[in-house]
Amino acid sequence: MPTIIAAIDPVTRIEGHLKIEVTVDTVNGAQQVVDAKAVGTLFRGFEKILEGRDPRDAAIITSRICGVCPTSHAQAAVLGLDAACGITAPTAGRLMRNLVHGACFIESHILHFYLLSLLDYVSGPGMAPWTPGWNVGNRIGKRESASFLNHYLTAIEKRRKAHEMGAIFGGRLPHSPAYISGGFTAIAKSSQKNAFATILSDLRNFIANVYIPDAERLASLHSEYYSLGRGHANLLSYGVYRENNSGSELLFHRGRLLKGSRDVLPLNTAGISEHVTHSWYDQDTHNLNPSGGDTVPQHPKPGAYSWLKAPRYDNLPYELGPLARMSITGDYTGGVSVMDRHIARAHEALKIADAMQVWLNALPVGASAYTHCSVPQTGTGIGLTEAPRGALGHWVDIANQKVSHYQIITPTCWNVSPRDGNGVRGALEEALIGIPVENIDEPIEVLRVIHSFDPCLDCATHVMRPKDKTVVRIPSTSFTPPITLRSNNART
Ligand code: NFE
Repeated sequence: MPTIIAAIDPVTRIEGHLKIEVTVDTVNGAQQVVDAKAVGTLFRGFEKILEGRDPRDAAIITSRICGVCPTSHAQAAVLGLDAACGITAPTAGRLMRNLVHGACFIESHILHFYLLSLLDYVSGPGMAPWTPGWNVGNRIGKRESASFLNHYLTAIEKRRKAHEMGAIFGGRLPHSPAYISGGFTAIAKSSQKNAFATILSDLRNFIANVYIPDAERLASLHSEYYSLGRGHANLLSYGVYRENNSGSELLFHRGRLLKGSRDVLPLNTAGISEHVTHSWYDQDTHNLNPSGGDTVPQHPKPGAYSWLKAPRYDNLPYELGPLARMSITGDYTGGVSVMDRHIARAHEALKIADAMQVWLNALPVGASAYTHCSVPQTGTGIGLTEAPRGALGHWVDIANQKVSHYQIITPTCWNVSPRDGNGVRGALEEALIGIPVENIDEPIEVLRVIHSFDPCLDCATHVMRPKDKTVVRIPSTSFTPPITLRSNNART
């Protein structure tokens, strides 16, 4: 059997444009992935757009990075500016930030399980837009498939409801304009609290009685995926959902877990740097902490293969997301695998829904949600939060009341990063190693690993043309067939 290099390009049922290239070889008589490359093919710009603008624009502009985690970017942006101003949001502001952010998490997790992942395991209804699809096997019978697909349709409605719920205080979702430095624009009314509570209760019901049972049933039917897709198994979380106004208490804790250990290690942003050896960025920007980071594209570049940088903590790769948050907070004690990611995500949705009920009860009616802040002449702030896919950070510098420097590191940038300066693969790349591939023309096993990370490439690439107007060639991969194969020998 020849070594085969297969590219899934573009990977579908994710946000943004991602190409995954795997090398498949025969090991102990069976085909498996022996190498992998994750290629962020999207080229776009946000950080440079912010330079020279009013820092208060950052929440509005960065929330446009993505439609599934806009509140996370808004939250990171306002936390960064709060820090630069030296203020914190009052209780009502903190609680409404949490509530709208929570609505977005619930929407995103339901979206991920039903619309983005389920069809890796369950055959679609055999009609457009679900055809053509890959063969997912017949482990799940017709009746059970019908039940999953029924819930798939219900999930579409639940997603809409989650957005409607967030819009009650947020004004709209996605892209709520209500996140401002100092707090939140809304003043809660009791009628709004009642409307929010009605939807929240419906969604909590769906999560507890449909989503979690479906995720657990799927996991039991494909339990081999509890031992597949482990990867580096280092987990990291910035922590999220303030339980007090200072932010010293968080629903999900800040910290790190190293492979196989249960000892939560501290996290200091000084330990973060971005490698660019295999990314299409100027090598002079290699290994910089985001507080002094830069975004200088260079394409082509020898050895580079992705528009994503490679964030590292103390030069080590980490996996981010619900499994990291739930493990670091002590709510999840399973392992690190494809199915552990799905199960942790489902249970995280329930934990968030329950916390939202507590925040809603505590939300004072008629109270101001805003602490006034004038943009300082100069300042620096770091906004650390979590997005549905993991730890999200915004680093802002202010000079003459304008943004002088802005850097964003998104969770997908960590999870889907290319190799770093030491040649170490990113989290997803490593998780693909050893994955068995039965049919190289339809490597569904590879897709299952990719989707378990819930990648969002829209979030992960933030660049623009440099000031010198150098034309940057963008690799045209978006319209190639979904699977391309090449082998080092003729296939027989
Ligand atoms: Ni576009 Fe995002 C989340 C952020 S992913 S979804 O969650 O930040 O990197």
